[in-house]
Amino acid sequence: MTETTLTTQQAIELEEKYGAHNYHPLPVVLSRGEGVHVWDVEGQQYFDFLSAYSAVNQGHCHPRIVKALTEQAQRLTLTSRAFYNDVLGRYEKFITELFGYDRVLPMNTGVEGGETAVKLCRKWAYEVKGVPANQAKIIFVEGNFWGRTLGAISSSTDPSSTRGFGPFMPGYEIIPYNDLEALKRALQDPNVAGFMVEPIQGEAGVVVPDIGYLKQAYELCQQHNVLFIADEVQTGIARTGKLYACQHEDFKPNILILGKALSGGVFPVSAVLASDEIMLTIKPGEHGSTFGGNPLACEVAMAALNVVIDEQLAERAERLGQLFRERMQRLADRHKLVSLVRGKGLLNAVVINDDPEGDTAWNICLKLKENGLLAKPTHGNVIRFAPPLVITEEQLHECCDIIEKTLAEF
Ligand code: IF1
Repeated sequence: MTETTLTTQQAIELEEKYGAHNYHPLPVVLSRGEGVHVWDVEGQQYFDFLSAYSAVNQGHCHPRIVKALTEQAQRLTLTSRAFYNDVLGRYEKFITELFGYDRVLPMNTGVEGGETAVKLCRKWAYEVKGVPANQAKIIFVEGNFWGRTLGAISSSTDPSSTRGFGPFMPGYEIIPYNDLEALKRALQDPNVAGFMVEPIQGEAGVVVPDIGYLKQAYELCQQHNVLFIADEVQTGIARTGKLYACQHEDFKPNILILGKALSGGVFPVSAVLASDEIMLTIKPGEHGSTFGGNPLACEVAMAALNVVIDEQLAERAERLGQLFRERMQRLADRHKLVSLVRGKGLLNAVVINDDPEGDTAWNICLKLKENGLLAKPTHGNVIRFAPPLVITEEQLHECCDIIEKTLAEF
């Protein structure tokens, strides 16, 4: 069965038979994407309200990003870092100036960005802060999600991420999210090297902390000579209405981790940004990756970032996000099914009035699919709504109408 015209059922059966069962997808088989729309193998069109977990902020198959990919792909895709190439340096200059950092360490996936940040933080603790060897501690918050490696799940408080994968990484401490007193207590330990946190917790269900929490946490870290590490893999790249979410509170994290939409969903590209003092603690041969900083990834990332700038995607996300939450709040006021609406920019979620183990949210998403909109529950009763940032106001209203119509059926 090598021809591409699979039916939905055939495609699902192939994955059922030959693939690992590490996901439980919605029963839809996509074959094309363009802008805010995706189409399934039967030609049915949908609004994509997941955006591949905020990796296609620029819209599916953005022509400018695809052009950068296809042109570079015919020139040079990968040299490894054993040699220089004529793209990486230009990309490093571009991204460090755009985000306001001295240096960037290029990786591929978001979790590799997180692992790199943890290693940088520890190295800095030993070589600059003077923490005794192997005593560095990093503080994480409950409900965090930064990937699936053993280093990442070692900080997880979610049994579905950790069960059956122990033993775990030492040197981690976990405190409640959005709790400055807990952070103050944890920072009393002189061996603390860093505090790693998402500005908004994506997987936890788009959990938005109190205004000022991030800035005050950052200031507490500076007072204790501890690095504030922002995991902006999901909240970055204009998703929450700023180039990256910490900008809402006017501070610059000591280490900034980017991924997902850094490539517009066209190629795995992640990046860790930091100062000379932090970044230069890693010497040649002490960290790296076969594909990290490859010319193809760099050209794609520069195109993806230029789209964000030229199409003013952060401003769009800010404006359209407010509009979306207003409409959803009006819905919540009318429907006891919707208990809460929360988010920032175009990273929003609706909390369904059902126990987290219930399947109402799932059933709503199945019905949304029938009505032409794709979304997926995160953590049981929370439905995340995150369309590509290129969505128009008219399309957003059309999607709110679909959501309203669908909820009215429950
Ligand atoms: C899955 C959601 C999960 C992330 C943040 C780092 C990473 C992610 C804030 C790692 C990745 C993805 C992973 C994917 C589903 C999705 C996700 F929150 F976006 F919905 F799982 F929590 N930091 N998030 O959100 O980036 O290595 O995946 O490139 O694993 O199921 P990655």
